[in-house]
Amino acid sequence: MAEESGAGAMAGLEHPGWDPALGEEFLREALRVLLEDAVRKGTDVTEKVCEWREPLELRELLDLELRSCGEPPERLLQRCRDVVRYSVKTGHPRFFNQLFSGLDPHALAGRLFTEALNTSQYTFEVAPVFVLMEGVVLAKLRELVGWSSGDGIFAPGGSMCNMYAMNVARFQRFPECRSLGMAALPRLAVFTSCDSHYSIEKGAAFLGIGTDNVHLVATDERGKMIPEELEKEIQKAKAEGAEPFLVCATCGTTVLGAFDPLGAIADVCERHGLWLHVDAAWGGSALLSSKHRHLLAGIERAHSVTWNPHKMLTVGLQCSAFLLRDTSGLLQRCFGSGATYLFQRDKFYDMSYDTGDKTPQCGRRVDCFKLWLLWKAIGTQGLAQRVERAFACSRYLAEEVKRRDGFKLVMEPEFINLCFWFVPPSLRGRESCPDYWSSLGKVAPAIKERMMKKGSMMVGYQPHGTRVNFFRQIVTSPAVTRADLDFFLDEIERLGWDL
Ligand code: ABU
Repeated sequence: MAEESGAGAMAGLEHPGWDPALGEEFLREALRVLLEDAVRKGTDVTEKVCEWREPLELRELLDLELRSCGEPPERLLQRCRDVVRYSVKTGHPRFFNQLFSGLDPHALAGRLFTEALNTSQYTFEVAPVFVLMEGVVLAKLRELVGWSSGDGIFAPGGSMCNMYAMNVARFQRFPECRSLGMAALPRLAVFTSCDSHYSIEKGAAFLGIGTDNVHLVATDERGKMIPEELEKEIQKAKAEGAEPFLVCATCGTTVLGAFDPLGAIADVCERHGLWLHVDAAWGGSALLSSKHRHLLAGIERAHSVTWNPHKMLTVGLQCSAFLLRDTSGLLQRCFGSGATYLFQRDKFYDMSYDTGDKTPQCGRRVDCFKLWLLWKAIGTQGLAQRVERAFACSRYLAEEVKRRDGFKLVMEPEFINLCFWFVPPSLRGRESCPDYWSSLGKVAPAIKERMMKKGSMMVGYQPHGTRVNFFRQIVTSPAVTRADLDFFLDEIERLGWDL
């Protein structure tokens, strides 16, 4: 009886459990849909950026329920088309909503190959090419920062890179923290500007440092950290018995695109013996341009840097580098656990190529290939031209905003972030009325709703400090032309004229 059920259970094992020919045919058709709908139409300026549906209606339309029986290929392909149809086309030349956009064919090819090879970037044995490639790409990014040596790792996003920095800086100062935990440490203090990315506060919560121990340093009118205020905050924290250990400066703040003065901040850090981390997730790519890299002057004095090529370099989500000046193996000591099923000590090759223990992750996506392939395709010069083109788009728009009635810059852009209000005719000349600012604050959300329901474009808005809602327009895609920029302002005017 036992033998019979054993044989029964093994019946059919002489053949593959699927039909490879049918699988290949489906893939060919799916790639056709991908190329036609997601790539060609998704980047066609005459097509919509988004096809808005209310959540309940969309759920109904998509028939998301998972059932016991499978569906035929034609039905699945239709589902793929629907996924594209109702998804936002972030590669569309009129998608200005996020710090990432655009669809680069080389980078996309890199992503598709990475998906097809489906490996995990932890050991040389399972990712030989990508281990070597990651090392080369990280070294190139470090070189642009100004370091001839160092360490680093690609991480799942800029927030995680910032959290890695907090953990590594804490470990370097208090190595006992790794085994004994926070109970063995004094109350720590972290410093970052009040315009910095929210990942610093999230990181403080995640790492047990505590959000109350993140000191938000005042910024000037452009959103740059004021070094004298940093000094005061450090003194204050020390007087309260806390132990400062890390300052996070920002190059390219999320809303205003501000660059903190790194030289003066590095001086403060040196005086107090603090780790300087630079969150250049957004602004790091300006290092590629000889014209604009001065914005990050002093970055070489940082101990660590976050840089997201998936933002301005249009390589696709995600591609986030955590770069370290240290050459002593700090990353490995901080995060390494030496799991014997991955990092066996008796391997037949040089184990230093098993880089996956330098991170708190186990499985790790390959994020270097898309950037490497794009870099190979257009060279450092081509990347620099993209960065400069993005600056030029922002400059062009700023001049247009100043020239057009009803548009008002929040400030002159120093970077890509173009922040402005649109004042509809009904509010013009009413600046002294008591409800002017609260009424103006309702304009951007109303225009945003209209543009999304129409599907013509997407742009973000937010309040900032005492400023009511304003638009934050971002161009990173090299596909964007002057006509798209003109359309953008014309469309805001059309959509907001009657408000
Ligand atoms: N890491 C901040 C991204 C948010 C944005 O795209 O605006």
